[in-house]
Amino acid sequence: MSSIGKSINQFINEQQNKTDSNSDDLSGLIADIASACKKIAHLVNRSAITGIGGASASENVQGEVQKKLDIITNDVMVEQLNHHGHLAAMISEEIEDIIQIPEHLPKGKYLIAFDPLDGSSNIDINISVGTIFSILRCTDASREVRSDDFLQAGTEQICAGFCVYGPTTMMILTTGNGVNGFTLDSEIDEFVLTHPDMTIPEDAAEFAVNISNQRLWETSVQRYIDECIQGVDGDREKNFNMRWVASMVSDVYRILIRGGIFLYPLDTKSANSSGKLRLMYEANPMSFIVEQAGGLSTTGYQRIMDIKPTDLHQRVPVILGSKNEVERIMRYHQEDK
Ligand code: AHM
Ligand code: MG
Repeated sequence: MSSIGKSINQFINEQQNKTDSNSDDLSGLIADIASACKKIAHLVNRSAITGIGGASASENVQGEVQKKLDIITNDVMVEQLNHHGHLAAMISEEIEDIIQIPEHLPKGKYLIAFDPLDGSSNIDINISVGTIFSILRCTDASREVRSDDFLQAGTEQICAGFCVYGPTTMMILTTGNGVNGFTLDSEIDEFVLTHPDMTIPEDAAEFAVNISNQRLWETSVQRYIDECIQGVDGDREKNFNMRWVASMVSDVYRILIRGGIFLYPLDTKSANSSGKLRLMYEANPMSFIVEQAGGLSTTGYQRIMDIKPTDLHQRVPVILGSKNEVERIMRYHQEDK
């Protein structure tokens, strides 16, 4: 029987029952995340009316000016997720330190890393933004959670997902058993399954990159993008199209729907030449989703999910999407080594 139209809670409960009878609180945690995302969708949607668009007076841990909505949506995530006893602690792209669960509240066995409002520089121009999250297991929740509890490779994730606040609000989710997409039905205020078993085509002819950084990339990336631009007039067998929303959730969503390659590669302008995107909040969850949908995700040299993190806010180069295109650029990195 088709699962289309099932609510996200119903779907996750059924999936978990099949695989792990001990995972009730993962379904509960996903339900809390879905509630937080519904609230964020509403806030984003009304931000121009309520006056919460625009910059705040503060900077985040990476020294970037925070949007008011970065701070507000961070608080929504914390408040929605901290009181049902599913989590041992949280980390957020917007907050320097670990967010511990207050002592008077119950603690659970999971850890979550989230970017509450990815692509927030797009808010003022009414382009899609999103929330990204990654769930890990906490090995010892009996004491205060430390950084090293979070510093697990992406392969240890047990669930990852993202929400896109676009023309429709969607949640994309994996628990390591494929990728499913849910659309927020505003009539019933529920995420319902609309995109079961999302898979990324192995071949594609669309690339997404901020081309203004071209002069700062490594030769292997320059070569790959040059060849895409030259298309059949150069060394490629097809012509390519370019799309760059500058909102990772939208760019990755597009790749899940029709394939393509997304790059935020190493460049010489980023601190320590490490790329822009954050391993724990963006690269790992997106890599888990992309791999579960049949795609690949790499720094160019290494599978992203194999990286052992050393810092909660570390950045990495990200190249992900359709298998054959990602393999090609990995080959170029090897050749240039
Ligand atoms: P953010 O977390 O501060 O919003 O930054 C991440 C975003 C991604 O969504 C997007 O892919 C990238 O930054 C866009 O960067 P650029 O402005 O260089 O095009
Ligand atoms: Mg982000």
